Amino acid sequence: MALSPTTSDTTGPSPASGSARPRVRFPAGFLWGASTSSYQIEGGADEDGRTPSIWDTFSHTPGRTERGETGDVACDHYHRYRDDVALMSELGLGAYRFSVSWSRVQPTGRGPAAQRGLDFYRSLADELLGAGITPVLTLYHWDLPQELEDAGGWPERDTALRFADYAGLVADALGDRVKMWTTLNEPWCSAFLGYGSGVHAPGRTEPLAALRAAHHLNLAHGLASTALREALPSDAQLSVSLNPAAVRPRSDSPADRDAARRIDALATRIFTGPMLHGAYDEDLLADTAGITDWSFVRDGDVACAHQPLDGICVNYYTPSVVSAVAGEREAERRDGHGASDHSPWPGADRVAFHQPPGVTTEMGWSVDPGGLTELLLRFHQEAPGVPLYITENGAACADEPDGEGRVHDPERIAYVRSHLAAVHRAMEGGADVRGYFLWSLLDNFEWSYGYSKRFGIVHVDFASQRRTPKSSAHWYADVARTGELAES
Ligand code: GCO
Repeated sequence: MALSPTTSDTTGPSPASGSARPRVRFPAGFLWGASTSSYQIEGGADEDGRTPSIWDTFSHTPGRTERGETGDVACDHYHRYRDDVALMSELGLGAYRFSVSWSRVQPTGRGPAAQRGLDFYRSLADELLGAGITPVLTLYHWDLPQELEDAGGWPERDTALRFADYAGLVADALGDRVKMWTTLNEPWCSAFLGYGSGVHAPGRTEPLAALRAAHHLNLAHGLASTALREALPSDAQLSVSLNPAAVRPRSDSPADRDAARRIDALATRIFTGPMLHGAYDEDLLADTAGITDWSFVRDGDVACAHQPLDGICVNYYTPSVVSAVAGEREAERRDGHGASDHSPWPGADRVAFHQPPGVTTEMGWSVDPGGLTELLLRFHQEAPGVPLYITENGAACADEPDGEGRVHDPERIAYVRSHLAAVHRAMEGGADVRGYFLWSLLDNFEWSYGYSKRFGIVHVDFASQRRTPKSSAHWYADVARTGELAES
């Protein structure tokens, strides 16, 4: 089932080719890609039968996004996808990770498919395949059909069942074209930013609902994996994209180490427990006992979530530095996910987040590539034999075209270079990493930040929809073409 060739040649600097910088070489067949997601780039919000998702509703609610911006038009990729694929081809990308908008292909979240919605993704996949670019499809990148939220959303069990039906429907339509399938993108954000702190859609702030959502996302992953295995050819590869926390205690004190343990449980083990090991960890259940007895978990649920995986996908941007809050003081909520009076960490209210010293990106996120090495080695140990992918990594920078219309983004190049070196270090340590997907191909709708944060290697002028590859795009194209990286 190896779509991407196995990694063999991961180590050792290659002969210096005219540069004093040490070079590292990635194996032949390593997938060099870029990522996007449906609501962030497509636009075409009410075309061809698409109905609102929770992100349409949320972004149209006053006060929810910066300057009230929405994904109504975004990068207009729904109409410009052919040009966008041509651009990827010019950049020499080997793979492209995109997500399917559920409400575009199954407008009410249940029942029959919308053929025109499916046709869009079939055409996109054809265009990619025609350009020799591997399509990597994510089923859920946060845009739940609004009708399903109206029926209770992820805190309700039925949403997981609906997701499995949707997965089967997309598999039937695209299984002949797409080999690499990811069930969920960052379920932590769906559960805890969507239902905990409320900075993401649907904007609810209910600790119990957030924990129920996390469980139903685990169940949804399991049910959808089963549906996909039934519908897809046997060489299809199934994975899930997680955003595990590289969490560090601020000091070595037992209290700070306990704070780190709590965040690790809520950020990472709440998903890896069921998905990789078939159980919720006892400490997580104990930490959250004041909120729920977890009686919404039914017999067989965690076994269902524990499905064989052909890949674990890691999204990584920055680590978390935490400490315990002493006494009655309020915990600082600065955890990089947007301002809210409500915590996205139910059961860890006495944990404070700290800004590490050093360089930060435009998101205020500290640059620390070591966290990526750490997480890849962790998964290598926790899930031996399962190939690893980095499905998101990148930086927001204040990019603007210069007088000649060129966009220089040396900070992004430095960020990606240092993180690729970190990936290579993990590979030297034994991690079986098969691919890297930069976030993002295009500047796009950055959720509650609207269009104020630019993550793309391609600049988008949102007024004219003009695309301009930044210097990072040319640099990345070179890395993808040669498989070599000069370390700074
Ligand atoms: C994510 C998100 C992306 C964000 C990116 C930058 O999965 O976290 O997929 O949609 O745009 O992470 O915040």
